[in-house]
Amino acid sequence: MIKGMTLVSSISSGDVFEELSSLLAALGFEAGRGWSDAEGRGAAFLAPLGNLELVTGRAPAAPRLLVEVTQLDQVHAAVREWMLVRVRTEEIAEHLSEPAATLWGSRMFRVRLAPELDLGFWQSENPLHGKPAAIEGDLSAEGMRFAVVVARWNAVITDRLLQGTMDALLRSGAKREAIEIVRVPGAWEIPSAARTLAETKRFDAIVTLGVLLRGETAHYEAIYTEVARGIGQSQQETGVPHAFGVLTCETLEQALDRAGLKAGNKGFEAAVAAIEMASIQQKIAAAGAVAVGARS
Ligand code: DLZ
Repeated sequence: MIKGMTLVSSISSGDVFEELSSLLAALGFEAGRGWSDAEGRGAAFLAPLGNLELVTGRAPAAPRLLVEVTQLDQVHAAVREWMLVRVRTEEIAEHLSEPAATLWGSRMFRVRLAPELDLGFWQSENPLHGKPAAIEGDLSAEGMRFAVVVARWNAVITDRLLQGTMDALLRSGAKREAIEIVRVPGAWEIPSAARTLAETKRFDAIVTLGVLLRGETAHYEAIYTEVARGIGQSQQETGVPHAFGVLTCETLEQALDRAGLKAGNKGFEAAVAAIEMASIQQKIAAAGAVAVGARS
C-alpha cells in the first residue's frame, strides 16, 4: 500500500536550491512536479526506491539525506566533475569526501553543499542488497558478446529480422565488434551452426533467426519441430542462452508483419530476450559466488 515517500528538505538560500537541483538533475534523478508561489518554490526529484530510517541511542552515522547508488565510484567521479566547474580544485576536499567503508558493510562519500546540507552517496558491498527476492535480468548488453545465426532462405524477411536484432543489441550497449553474424542456407541449418558457436564459449548468448513458411515448405511440421528441438537442445546442453527468432507463418504477408510491419520485429524481441537471459546467467553466477563466500 505504501507507494513512495517524500523527504522534504528546507534549503537555506535560492543559490543552494539551484545548486542542489542542478546536481540531482545531473546525476539522473527524474524531475517530479515542482511548484512555485509568491513565498517560495519547490523542486521534486523522483527515485525508484526510498527508505525511512529511524535512529535512536546514538547520533546517525550518515547524513540525513542518503542516496543509494549502484556504481559509487562512477557517481563520485560525476560529482567531482560537476564540482570542478563550481569550486576551486584545492577546495574540493572541503566539499567532497573520498568513498570510504562504513560501519554497515557499505562504502559512502559525502557531499557538502552548504554548512547545514550534507548529502551521502552509498553502495552496499553486498551485490544483492535491496534486490527483490527474484533475480531478474537487466537489458544492458554492455560488455557482452553475441552470435547471430540467420537463415538466407526467405532473406527478404530474415534481413529485416537481422536489422531488428542489430538495432536492439547496439541500442542496448553492445559493441559492433562484439556481435558475430553467421549466415546459413536455411532454418534447417540453424541448430548446428548455433551449437558450434555455443560450444566455443565465446558468446554470452546466441540469437537464431529464420522463417519457415507453411505454404512453401514440404514436411513443414517435421522441419519446424527439428529446428526448435535442435536450438533448445543446444541451449540446454551448452548452457549458453539461445533466443528463438525463427518465425513459423502461413504466408509471406504474415511473416512480413512480424518482421517490422504490423506486429513488431521478432528479431528485435529475440535480441532483447538474449540480453536478458545473458544478464540472468551472470546474476545467477554472481549470487552463487556470494552464497559460497558467505558459507566459507
Ligand atoms: C527447403 C526449404 C523449404 C522448402 N522451405 C524453407 C523455409 O520456408 N524456410 C527456411 O528457412 N528454409 C527452407 N528450406 C531450406 C532448408 O531449411 C534447408 O536449408 C535445405 O533443405 C538444405 O538443407
